[in-house]
Amino acid sequence: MKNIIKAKFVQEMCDTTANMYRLGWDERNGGNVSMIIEDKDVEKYLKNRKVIRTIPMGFDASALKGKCVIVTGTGKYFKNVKTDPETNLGIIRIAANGTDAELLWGFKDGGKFTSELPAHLMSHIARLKVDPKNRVIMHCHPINILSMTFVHDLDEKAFTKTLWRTITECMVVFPDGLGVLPWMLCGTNEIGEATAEKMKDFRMVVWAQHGIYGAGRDLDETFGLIETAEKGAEIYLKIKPFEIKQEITDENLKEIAEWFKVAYKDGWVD
Ligand code: 2HA
Ligand code: ZN
Repeated sequence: MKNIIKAKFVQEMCDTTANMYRLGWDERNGGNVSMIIEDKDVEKYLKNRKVIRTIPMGFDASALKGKCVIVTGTGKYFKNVKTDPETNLGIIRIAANGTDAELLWGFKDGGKFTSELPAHLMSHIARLKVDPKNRVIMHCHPINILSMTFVHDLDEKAFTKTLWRTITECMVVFPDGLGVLPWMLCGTNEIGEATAEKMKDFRMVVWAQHGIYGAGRDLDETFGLIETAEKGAEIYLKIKPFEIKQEITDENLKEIAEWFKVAYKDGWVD
């Protein structure tokens, strides 16, 4: 049997969480990542996929029945994932009843999945309807995006356009923009449902005074989305105190979209 620690999906989770920590997006136990993995890939490492424990989730994820998900653990620190993936990560399979998670690997110390599992699985369900290739949901606390939610209007069109105007890349990378939620209590089914609702229209959802959610086909793509929005927010905060002499205009945004063949949100560029 192959060593699962060497599996691409485990190694990528280790590298991604290490990078997120290094960038200051995930202090202490902040942040969580989940990625749907193919049953045949799990089978290569876990013969017969024996269930270690069954853990109730407290919400219905029937749409993901039978799917395997590698996910970070509750209370676990991103800085430690790389050195001990088997304690800090777990592979769960959504049980036939849709409300239990079957632990197939990991959470070695008796731990369990992130407290934000409702937002993750509900977002997976929403994104899969838009893009059947979506695999990753990523949540973190990037400093500049978070800071921006204190000083910028939370209207999602205004928030997105401010970011689009900071660097050319923003329009290229997220022409679909960002959804924005007001501050809400985290870890609840309610914030999960609100996030998933936004995920019908956006691959990124900002949680005011908390952080951001991103969705994508793989870890690199999802990381890159958040990284680009965070860079835009950093520039916004750096230039905010000064008089703006020139900027990326709506005309320029249109030029970018045409040249890079991306479709921005309907009616968001005048
Ligand atoms: O799990 O980031 O939103 C730690 C968090 C909660
Ligand atoms: Zn958080």
